Amino acid sequence: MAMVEIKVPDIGDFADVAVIEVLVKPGDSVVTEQSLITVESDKASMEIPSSQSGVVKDIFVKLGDRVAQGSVILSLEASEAAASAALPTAPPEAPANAPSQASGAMQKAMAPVSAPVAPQPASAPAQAVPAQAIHAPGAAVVSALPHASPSVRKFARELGVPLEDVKGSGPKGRITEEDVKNFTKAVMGGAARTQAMSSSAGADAGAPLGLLPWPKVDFEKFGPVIRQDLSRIKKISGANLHRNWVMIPHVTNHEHADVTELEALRVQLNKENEKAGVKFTLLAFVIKAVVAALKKFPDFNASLDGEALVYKQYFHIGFAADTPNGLVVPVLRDADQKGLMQITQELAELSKKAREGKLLPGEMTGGCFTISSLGGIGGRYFSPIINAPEVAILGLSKSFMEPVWNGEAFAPRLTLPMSLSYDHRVIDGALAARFNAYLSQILADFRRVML
Ligand code: CAO
Repeated sequence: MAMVEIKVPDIGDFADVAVIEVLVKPGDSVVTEQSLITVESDKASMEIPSSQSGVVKDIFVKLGDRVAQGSVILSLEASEAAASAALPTAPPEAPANAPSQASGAMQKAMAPVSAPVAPQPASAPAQAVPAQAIHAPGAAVVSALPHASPSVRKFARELGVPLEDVKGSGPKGRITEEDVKNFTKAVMGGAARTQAMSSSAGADAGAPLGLLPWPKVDFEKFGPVIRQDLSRIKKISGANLHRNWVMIPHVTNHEHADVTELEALRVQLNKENEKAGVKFTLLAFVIKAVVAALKKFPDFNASLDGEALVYKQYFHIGFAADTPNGLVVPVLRDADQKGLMQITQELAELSKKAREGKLLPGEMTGGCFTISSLGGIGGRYFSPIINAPEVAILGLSKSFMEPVWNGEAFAPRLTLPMSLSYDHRVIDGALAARFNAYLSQILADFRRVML
């Protein structure tokens, strides 16, 4: 028995590729053509088979290593006789159109390349050959490995699906792309149901969504692109927004408030406090008005907890803040116990911290109701996404002057567009309209806040 080194063969366009799977370990018996490692370029993945039979001694590559032609994969105590006895004379699964493994250096040296995620027919050579190599009779040592082509493995990795848990429906239990999709759907359905059960009124959340997989597009085919990873905040807020959007039945009620007098008061207050460096913002006034509305309509200050509604006796108001790294929601605590001046100062501090990425976790939790103000930017009405487990969110757009009929004539009035999204499981449309109308009244005549 001779010790031989198994090297990466000529892999053509696949020079300098990453090792994404090591399929054997020291002590394993392998047969000729049995896959040893899987490598992956940015375009495709492939399995590299052994050119010899024998027992693996040392492995010289690990996950993440980059290899090229000539890189030593492992050393093997060769056993040609055993290998030839173990090899099948005719691969049982070979499709009629499979390329001969003896024809061409590429095919002799390695399993054929497969496209990363493109669906392939079950008989495609790209799937059939590596599978045969892994499951050749006598290769019992690797029979526990999930039986799947490189493209299916890559697809599963992208979705985070553990192939060990997937039941293959292909020939000899081979896992197909469809199996991976079905597994994902089943898990998503189960997860969605579990989450819904814990936050809804207890009703079964219904069937899994059964959505199509996300479209995979090679954008570079259509023009130059720049690829950039999502920021940490975007990843976190995106996952939350997605869950909230999917799980909460949203309805948005649009209303407007005449803030002409309020704006005059704000400008006046700012003049008076200019020397103190305090700048009253519209948001501070809206927070006060929202607290008054929450007191009048406690359902808006509630959260679903299984089959119960939890009515909060405190008034912590979140506000969406646009930061260079993405959206965050600082929470201003006990807004009912604070005056406009203190709210204004705390808003400024929290906004600054948000922009600088210095908010503490405790400054972003415990909110009862959120305000998303795009008023400083523009737009007219939008549908904000509820910040679970809250049951409503108020979106503010840019106020604008409009002629309003006062019974005798048209008068110019400053109008603030307000969009109230609410969880229809908790709040009825009529209640939402009343909440918004009340808010509008308070903002039109801020003295009502004291009532
Ligand atoms: N209509 C017209 N003008 C408005 C307004 C409104 N509704 N609200 C604010 N403005 C004006 C202010 O008067 C101020 O103008 P001046 O500088 O001339 O005085 C300017 O816009 C900036 O307002 P501000 O300093 O008072 O800030 P703000 O309180 O409006 O907002 C904050 C603070 C943190 C909410 C804001 O900076 C922000 O991040 N907004 C974006 C929120 C967001 O992204 N929401 C979307 C979430 S869903 O994707």
